[in-house]
Amino acid sequence: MKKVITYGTFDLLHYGHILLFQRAKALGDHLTVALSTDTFNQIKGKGAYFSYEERKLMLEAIRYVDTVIPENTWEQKQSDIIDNHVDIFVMGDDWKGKFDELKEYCEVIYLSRTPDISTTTIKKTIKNTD
Ligand code: C2G
Repeated sequence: MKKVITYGTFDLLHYGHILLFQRAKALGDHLTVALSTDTFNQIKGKGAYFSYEERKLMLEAIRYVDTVIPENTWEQKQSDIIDNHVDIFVMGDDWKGKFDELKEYCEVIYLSRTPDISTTTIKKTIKNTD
């Protein structure tokens, strides 16, 4: 069984996230999503609208997502990959090159970001239309 993993906050879930999951899952047989906890989001300087539990609930409802684990630190990727016997690490290409050190443990693939959609844009658009 070929196992894939990806990481992120996935706040205000949108089709850009879904298309990432769809393409990541198509690379193997099992997709794990390491979901940034609320505490880690603070470390990332990213405030999420939905809590970890709410974001986890939404991800677990997606057909392409098999397992959701918490992402608590930047440094856990290597042990996640080893402990979960991951074959492929996937991120959107805004991260291109940033995780190449993981090539020692698994395949590293950066997928193109879906254009013209982001959680930030959604937040800004809603704010301006209130
Ligand atoms: N993404 C995408 N297309 C978009 C928006 C996002 O493909 N239009 C991808 C990003 O490239 C990323 C994933 O969706 O791979 C999750 O995006 P975020 O929730 O913004 O996650 P991020 O803040 O990049 O956190 O340790 C890694 C971090 O947790 C990544």
